[in-house]
Amino acid sequence: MVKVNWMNGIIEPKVNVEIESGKLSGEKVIEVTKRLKDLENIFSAENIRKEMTQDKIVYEVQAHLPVAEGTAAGLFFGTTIIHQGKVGNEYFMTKGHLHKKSDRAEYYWGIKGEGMLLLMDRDRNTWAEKMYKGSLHYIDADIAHRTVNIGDGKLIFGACWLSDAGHNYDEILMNGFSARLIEKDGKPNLVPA
Ligand code: M6P
Ligand code: ZN
Repeated sequence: MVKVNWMNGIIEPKVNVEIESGKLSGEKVIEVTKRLKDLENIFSAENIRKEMTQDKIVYEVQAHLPVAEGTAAGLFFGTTIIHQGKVGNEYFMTKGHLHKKSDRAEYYWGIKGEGMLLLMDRDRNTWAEKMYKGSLHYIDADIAHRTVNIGDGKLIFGACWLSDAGHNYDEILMNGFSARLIEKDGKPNLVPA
């Protein structure tokens, strides 16, 4: 409920973000849950994914969408929680995407847990940036981005992107990233896909 005190023009904010967890509450907050059944052909071991409990949650996204998707020069603000787990020896991760408008950048920042931000340029060079509580990531325009939970608990990170950036999932679904984060001897290794 928005409380308006018209006597002095001071109002309560319409939405809140819990700093410790990134949890959003209030107006115009949407929630999306991605389960193993929603992530066909994302992980290298598709045969193993198919055999796992399909309802298992891989990640959850909350986003504050104050304007309609596609609005020029508006901003969106989101929190993503990637659960701990693996498909075979590949860590749980997001689908990954480019932006429909290829000149749109994005900020990510670490809130909790241990992760990697997988980045790939147009020449298919892939590298991984460490994510942890307090890490800040400027994702340049035209760089494909995917986040990976390499820790032993949840990975939580925040994001802020332009409301007309859009998501282009097709290229990643078709060609993937050129490298994957695979656990070997208990450690994450970036290996060619
Ligand atoms: C971040 C933002 C969102 C994105 C989400 C999950 O919160 O970049 O735009 O939707 O991560 O990533 P994906 O869409 O690749 O599954
Ligand atoms: Zn993005």
